[in-house]
Amino acid sequence: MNEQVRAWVRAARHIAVLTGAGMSAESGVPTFRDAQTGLWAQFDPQQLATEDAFRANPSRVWEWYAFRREMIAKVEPNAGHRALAAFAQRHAGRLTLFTQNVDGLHQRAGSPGVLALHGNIAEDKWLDAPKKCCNASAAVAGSPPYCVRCGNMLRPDVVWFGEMLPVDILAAAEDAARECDLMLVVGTSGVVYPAAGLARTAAGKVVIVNPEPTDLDDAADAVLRGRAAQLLPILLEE
Ligand code: BV8
Repeated sequence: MNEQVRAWVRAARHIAVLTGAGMSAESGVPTFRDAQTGLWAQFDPQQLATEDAFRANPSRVWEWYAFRREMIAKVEPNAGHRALAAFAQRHAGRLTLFTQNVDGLHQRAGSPGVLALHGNIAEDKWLDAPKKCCNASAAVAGSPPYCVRCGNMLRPDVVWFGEMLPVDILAAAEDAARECDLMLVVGTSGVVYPAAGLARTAAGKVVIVNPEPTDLDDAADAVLRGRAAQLLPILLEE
């Protein structure tokens, strides 16, 4: 099967790639659904990754993101991240990468023009529309930091459940899905929408790379039961 997919990669004029938490698993970032050990196993995502949860308990949610930021800062992109970056650099304009991951590892691996569907955990933004007094660099240190004049709080610049994805980034990903000859769907359980929906709108062949069954397997032309850092270098090497 790998040979078949390698032939599809060679023949594809435009490749779209959708990645999820499994892409970063071999870098040491726990996935969201890892049984019992996974981040979500300790915390209910609805309790933490929502605006309501943040307003109800800002420091608890802020601390959770601080915990994840520290962990992500200690890890490195893996061979899968690097294979995607190298392919995109060798074949300018032939690969469009959109990710659900907020860890920035694709960007750190050197992938150009990554479409971060769910934002970037390393960035902050104001919870409420900033007023003239809201200056992030002058924010009072705290958990979370806040504006001394109006109390506005900083929050991680990620997309929480119930929040819209960045319109321009989602539109670019939808365009790439509609124009692709091949879509690689790597390391995602395919349960969070609208990201998972991109695999269902792919014009080209859909290839899933995942050691476990996913909610998108029915949409696939090929399913490769393996791990991202093992399979992507094989699928993308010249
Ligand atoms: C919205 C950022 C609307 C924050 C995240 C349609 C149907 C049902 C529900 C909905 C729907 N449309 C909308 C919804 C609601 C909701 C949703 O999808 N809920 C789900 C839970 C049912 N969607 C939303 O709320 C979205 N917003 O719809 O707004 C709207 C409309 C108008 C006006 C206002 C609003 C926003 C969704 C984004 C939420 N933010 N992250 C943060 O990170 O803190 S989601 C977060 O969880 C991740 O970004 C990711 O998307 C998701 C986790 O999924 P995966 O990445 O797939 O990870 P998972 O652990 O599940 O799976 C890992 C996989 O890797 C496994 O399959 C495993 O086998 C595999 N694996 C493991 N090791 C490896 C591997 N694979 C390869 N190699 C390995 N080594």
